[in-house]
Parts: sequence; C-alpha cells; structure tokens
Amino acid sequence: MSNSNQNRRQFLTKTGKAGIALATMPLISKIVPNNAFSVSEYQQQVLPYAYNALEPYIDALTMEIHYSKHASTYAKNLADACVAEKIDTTNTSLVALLKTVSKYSPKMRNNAGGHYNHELFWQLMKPSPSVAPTGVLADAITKTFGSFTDFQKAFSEAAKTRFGSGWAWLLIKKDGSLAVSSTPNQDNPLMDVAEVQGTPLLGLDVWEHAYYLKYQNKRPDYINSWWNIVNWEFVQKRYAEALSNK
Ligand code: MN3
Repeated sequence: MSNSNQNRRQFLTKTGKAGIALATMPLISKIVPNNAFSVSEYQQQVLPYAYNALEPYIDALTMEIHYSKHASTYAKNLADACVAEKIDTTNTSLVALLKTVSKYSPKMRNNAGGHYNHELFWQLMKPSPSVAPTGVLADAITKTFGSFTDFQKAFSEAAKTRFGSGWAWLLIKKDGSLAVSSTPNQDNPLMDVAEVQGTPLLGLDVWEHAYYLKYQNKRPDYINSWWNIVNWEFVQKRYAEALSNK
C-alpha cells in the first residue's frame, strides 16, 4: 500500500469513528449550530452556549424551542420585511432601523424588535455568572435605585406587572441616567414609539414561550430564577459602551 493510500485509510478510519461518536452524542450538544463565519446582525447568530447550559433555571427544551423556532422566525420575518420595505441591510444598522421604526409596518416593528431583543437576551445570560455587577455600573445602580436589591425589586416588578407579552428593561437614557421600564410585545427602548427611550442594558423576555414549559403560570418564579444566570460582565460592557457613545 502506498503511503498516501495508507494515510487516506487512517484518515477515513479516524473520521469514521468521529462520525459514530457524533451520532451517539446527546442530541442537545449536536443541534446547537456551529457556524465558523460571522453573519450580518440581521441574521440569527450562533447561540453562545448549549441548550441545556442554563439549567436548572431555564430548561433545555424551552431554550431549544425559543431559539430555533420563536427567535429564528423573527429573524426570517425581519429579512422578508426588509426586502418588502427596501431596507439596505448592509448600510443600515439594526439600531438605526429600530430608532425610526414608526416609519415602517407593524411587521417590521414586531420582527426587528423580536430579532434584536432575542439576540441581546441570549448574550445577557450565561451559566454560573457573578451574582451582581461591579464597578461603575454597580455605583450607578446604587445611586439610582438605592441598592442592588432595590434595583432587582423594581426590575422584577416591571417584569411581573407587564400585562400579556413583553419585556422588562434596565436602560440608559439619553442623559446618561439609568431607568427600569417594560414594553409590550417585541418593542424595546430603542424604538421611537417606546414610552421610555434609551439603550437597553438588560432585558428579560416575559412572553409565556420563555418560561411556560417549566414554570407554567408562575411568571414570578421564572423571574426570581433568572437572576441566577444574568451575565453582569456583558451588561457592564454595554454600559461602558453606552457611556462612551454619549
Ligand atoms: Mn422570546
């Protein structure tokens, strides 16, 4: 046997074994997409962790349906709306689109919001994060709300009392101050239609699809659990960026 044939046979044996290993891996780690290339912010990005990574606070099946069905549909419908309403997605940032969303259709508003909110939401969570913010964000939260606990109460209250489907937010307003708000449906504070406007730093999805399988009608239990997986490092980064862009 020639050297190259032998190498080829070894290669096939190795990849053959890898193929079997992949086939017997748990479904959860196999179905998380693993694209090596970066895609437009208008497209759904790769989930930064496995579907089961946030257990026990968010169960794997909820994450899978939420990411691969609900959120992917917002991304697809946003793409359709951009074609129909002639948005040049290469030269228009998603944030700029959201800031002028009142000029477009309800389909654009729902799906641009839905896509942006979910892309942000995935990054706002991680397994075993630090329990509270530090640095300038921690200082600003204390200054605004009295304490971190008081902030959590205000945010949780906004999430609990949002009637029907929507989101709770911590945002930084144009004047640099922090605020807690909530929005209906897939609206967010970037939108020119939002009651309280600014840049969202932290957001919580309180649509039933985000928690119903595990928590059923107990939205407050979902909210209380969710504090265990907030990625404060990421929120701090967003706050620093928002301050420097002022
Ligand atoms: Mn959702």
